[in-house]
Amino acid sequence: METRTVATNPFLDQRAGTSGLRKKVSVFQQPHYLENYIQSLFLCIPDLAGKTLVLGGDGRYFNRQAIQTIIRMAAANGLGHLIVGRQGLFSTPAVSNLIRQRSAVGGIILTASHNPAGPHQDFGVKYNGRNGGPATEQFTDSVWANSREIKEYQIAISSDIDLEHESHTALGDMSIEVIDPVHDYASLMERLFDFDALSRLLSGTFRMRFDALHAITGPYATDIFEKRLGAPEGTVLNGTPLQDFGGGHPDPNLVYAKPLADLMFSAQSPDFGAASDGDGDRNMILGQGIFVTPSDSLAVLAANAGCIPAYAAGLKGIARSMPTSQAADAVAESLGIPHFETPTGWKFFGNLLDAGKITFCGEESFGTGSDHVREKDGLWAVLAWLSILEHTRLPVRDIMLQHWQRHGRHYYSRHDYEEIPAETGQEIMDTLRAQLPVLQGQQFAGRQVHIADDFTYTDPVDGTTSQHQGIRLLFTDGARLVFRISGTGTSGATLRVYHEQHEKDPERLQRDPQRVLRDLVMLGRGLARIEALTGRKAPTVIT
Ligand code: G16
Repeated sequence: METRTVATNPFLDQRAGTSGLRKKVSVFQQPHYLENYIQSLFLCIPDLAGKTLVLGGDGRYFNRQAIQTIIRMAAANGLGHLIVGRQGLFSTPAVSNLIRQRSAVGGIILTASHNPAGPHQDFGVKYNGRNGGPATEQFTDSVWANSREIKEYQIAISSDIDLEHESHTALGDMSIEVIDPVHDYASLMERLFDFDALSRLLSGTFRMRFDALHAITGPYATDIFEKRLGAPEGTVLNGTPLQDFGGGHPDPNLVYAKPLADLMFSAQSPDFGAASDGDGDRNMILGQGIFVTPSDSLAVLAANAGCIPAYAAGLKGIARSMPTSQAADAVAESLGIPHFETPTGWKFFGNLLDAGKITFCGEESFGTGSDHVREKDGLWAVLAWLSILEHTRLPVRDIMLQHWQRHGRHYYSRHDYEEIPAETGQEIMDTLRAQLPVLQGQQFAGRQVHIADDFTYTDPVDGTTSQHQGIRLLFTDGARLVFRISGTGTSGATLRVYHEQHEKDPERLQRDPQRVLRDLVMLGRGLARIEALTGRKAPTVIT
């Protein structure tokens, strides 16, 4: 195999965010840009020579070209074995599983997650380490530091590798295994869940719709729900992954998965509806005429984990990200197990999972998962919900009502202001930060601020500290108002404002969250001077 050392200039903007490097496709198409990042990344993997790496992506535009470049660079950098998904496809949880199952040194996932795809949209590179989880902040910072310094990269000279068929081939000394992207993941699900019980449910009169939004979960969902569990054909909607995700925005929420939401709120609603995102790690759960917030979903799954064979022995603990509602904490307390509050980003759950401190974890951003992999897992969450539905034979609405009657309801809503100028986003956060000392102890419409801070997290396993993880106002009645800037946007800044209020009165559990939270919403808008600083009268997305 002939390799080349290519001279390159450093790229100064290659700082990766919450989950990897996400940029417009045109940025990745600049000469040497992808190569710089990949070489910088390889330089951070200790003892790379001879090791196994997993490689695949969500199928978005530029996936195929990028994979061929990375294969050539992997061979030139001395990797021993590459496991690639057929047609370059893998969902994020499937990669996490394979890294663990095959003792790989890590995995590269080509995705910009829930961001839209296409020539004018987004692309991304994400690295997961040996435990199968997203790279730590320290690792990502080292990649960034390298990308500012490197002067050259190594690449093999070769024609494209055929990824259309399962095969064993080689490039120089590196062996390449092209595998079915679905098989190992689906087998893992079969080990965790009672597929006999679930297939009795799905092959009977129960009806569900799973919207894959033309992204990566299509083949996985078709194999699991329609082939293995016998659900009728047509259960999976938009099941063919497209390079531009059909022009849609593969983010499973009420705005971007509107056709599914409309169906679930119509007279023709099936019993259960769910959707996943671009790379298959997020999920949205709906019942007939009801949307389950991701925060509630985590709490309900934890409270009912006994319905799932893999968790029948009980949970070790539960973790949620800081902006996620405290519904899961209430369940943990009633179960007598520990609960943890981490910054936004799945990587923060890794240490807790590895140390055996938690079994379930979740985030308000439509992520739920367990210790079976080190990523959030959309289809896992759907199978977990199906297990509860099968076990209880209750509609989603009744499950929610019973849950709220027992634990109270954590009314919750997130308001997003997308694509505001980056400087404005910064100004809003600075405005809030400056007010923190005076907010403490203040009274607003009958409730008092008990804590006003900029969230700092100290990892209970390794003691590392992460600062500036979001502005929090905690009120004495348990309500919360949280502000942070998204780490996953690629244009300007996205301001997220999270509102939460706990209700225990059994007569007040079925109210409209936006009405219940109105005072908190107005308070948040005022404190952050949103309209004055952005000119926006309303958020772009409300979930
Ligand atoms: C990523 C992380 C999630 C995190 C989310 C936050 O999600 O993997 O753990 O909750 O970002 O997004 P933001 O910073 O925009 O609020 P994903 O699905 O994009 O990989």
